[in-house]
Amino acid sequence: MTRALIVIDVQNDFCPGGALAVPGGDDIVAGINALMADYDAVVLTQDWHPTGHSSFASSHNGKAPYEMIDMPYGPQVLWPDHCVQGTEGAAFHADLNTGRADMIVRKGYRPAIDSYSAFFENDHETPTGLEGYLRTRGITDLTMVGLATDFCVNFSAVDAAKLGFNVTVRTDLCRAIDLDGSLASAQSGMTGAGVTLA
Ligand code: VGL
Ligand code: ZN
Repeated sequence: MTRALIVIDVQNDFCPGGALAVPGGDDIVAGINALMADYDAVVLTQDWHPTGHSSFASSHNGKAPYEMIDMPYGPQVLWPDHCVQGTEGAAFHADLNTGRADMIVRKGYRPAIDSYSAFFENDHETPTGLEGYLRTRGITDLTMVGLATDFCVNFSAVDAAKLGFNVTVRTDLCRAIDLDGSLASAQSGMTGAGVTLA
């Protein structure tokens, strides 16, 4: 069994003071760092949007953050501008031990499509390449931590389980946005997909 720790989007914009702050988002950093030594591989993901990204409410006339829109690939939540490529908001939290990472996967860089999952963009078919990286390294078991539980952690965990990885989400090392019950539906979706919530 070869195990990887997948650290989802521990970036300044998802931490208190950031553009899309997740309550308590920075509380998990020390615990994540402490976990890294227990894994054969550590992968970080980084939400990495161009300016004017289609997931930003500011890109749609008359739309406000947290409203929904229909995209060609399905319904999409509109967000405040966040994690714009090269900005301080897109940088990892300063205390995250990025030096331990073997691999950094960026996602959400195509202007017309969002990407919550570390494996597939929101059309559920455009791959990020992470599956190939993990498989060619012989990795079978994944532990996921990070931000946000109900969006990027959820989509990543469900996709990984569907791909056949053994997936555990350490919910104590995740924090949620919890928009209109999204945390509860994420929890049942993950459990239904065979993800272990620990
Ligand atoms: C995320 C909303 C928009 C996340 C990323 O990391 O969960 N959520 N972009
Ligand atoms: Zn994003």
